Amino acid sequence: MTAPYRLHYAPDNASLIVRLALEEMRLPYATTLVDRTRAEQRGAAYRALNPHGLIPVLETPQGPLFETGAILLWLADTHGAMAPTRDHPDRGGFLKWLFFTANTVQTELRILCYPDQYTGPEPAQSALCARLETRLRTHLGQLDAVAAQNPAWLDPAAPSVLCYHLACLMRWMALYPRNRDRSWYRLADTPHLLALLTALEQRPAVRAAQTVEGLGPTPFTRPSHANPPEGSAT
Ligand SMILES: N[C@@H](CCC(=O)N[C@@H](CS)C(=O)NCC(=O)O)C(=O)O
Repeated sequence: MTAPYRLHYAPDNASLIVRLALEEMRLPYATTLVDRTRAEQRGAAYRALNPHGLIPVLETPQGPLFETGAILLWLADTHGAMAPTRDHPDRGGFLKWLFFTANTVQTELRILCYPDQYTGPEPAQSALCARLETRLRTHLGQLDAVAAQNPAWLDPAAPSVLCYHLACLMRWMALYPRNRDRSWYRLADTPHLLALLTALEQRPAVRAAQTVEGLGPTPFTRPSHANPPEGSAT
């Protein structure tokens, strides 16, 4: 059977979140490596799929989709999996935290990783990063308080797309940017999220992604930089 989906990915990039959702839903998909060492994401061929030149893109029967949050929600709604359905009483709560994660947490983490794209040279970049680190700590505290209430959409036994989105962002907070002290990020300070990430690491979907993207044995709770069989994370 021809896979209905093609994921344009680079190892340990935002495409990982989409891969985890595809694996968890057991959907067949093909992949195309985006070679970051050659900045392929900025080339004309890739920009024809995503004019913003950002990874990931998921090719679907409805055309190429970009923006990780949109792809996750589209997959969940299309396949009736990994999210409360539209008429479910949990839908609103799930959506607001999914969008908070995609719009605010992911965006601020991205700025922390690429401060030069958002402000002038030093000392402006360090000042911006310090502010972002404080904000991200606050966001994680808020998300931990949500997890403490045990919403069904943060249950690692039946993970939602939000579980994986959050787990990957926390992985990258622990690892990036390489040139800064990352001691601001302390997983132990968010015990409910720690429990979520620990349980997710046992999922077959995570094991599959670990192998093909070289994520190491504890990709969320004690992450190490990816050692992928093909491609480069940066
Ligand atoms: N808002 C986008 C952000 C995607 C993004 O920042 N992707 C990174 C990889 S994790 C990227 O493409 N970086 C390469 C670049 O900026 O040139 C999304 O959610 O898909």
